[in-house]
Amino acid sequence: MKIELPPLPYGDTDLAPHISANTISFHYGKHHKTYVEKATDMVKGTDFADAELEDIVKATYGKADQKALFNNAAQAWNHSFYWKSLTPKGGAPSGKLLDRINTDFGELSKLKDALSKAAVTQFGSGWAWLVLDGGALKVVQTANADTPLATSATPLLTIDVWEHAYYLDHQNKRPAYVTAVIDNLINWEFAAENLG
Ligand code: MN3
Repeated sequence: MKIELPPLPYGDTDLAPHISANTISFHYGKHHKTYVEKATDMVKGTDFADAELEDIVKATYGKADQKALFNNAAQAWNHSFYWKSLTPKGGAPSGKLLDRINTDFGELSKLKDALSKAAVTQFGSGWAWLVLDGGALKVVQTANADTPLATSATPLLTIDVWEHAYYLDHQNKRPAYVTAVIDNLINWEFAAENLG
């Protein structure tokens, strides 16, 4: 996709009480929107002006002179991916994804534990991810704007653990936010689509 603020895949009250409309109004309406606007401004008149967002993230990753563009482009992409990783419908993984989970983690509860630990222990701002890497599912953490999109791994789903993702609803209690998301809001169908 191009650099854009995609519509939310649900209504702004649909993730409550776990993630409130108030959080969505700031997180989507201010934070995410600002990353999109800054990245859009930065590519104007450059070789990236008409580039796909994914290509900008990959091309600027690890380049000191492109750090500001990477941060804003990666955050634009990470947030679009995060909103799609959530759903008010919750549910459980099935089919090929569940088979892979059982093979690589033993059982679903162990994947949930690993995802929770990654999200809770990420020091400072960042993200917890379920990825496909080298043919196996793995849980990884990234700091700040860093994203597995820029690596050889395929992102399947993510949880934003920047304070702006939970502070209005859960204050300092990141574990309460992480548990609420993992138990109620994970979009396993989206993860299955990304697994392919
Ligand atoms: Mn965020």
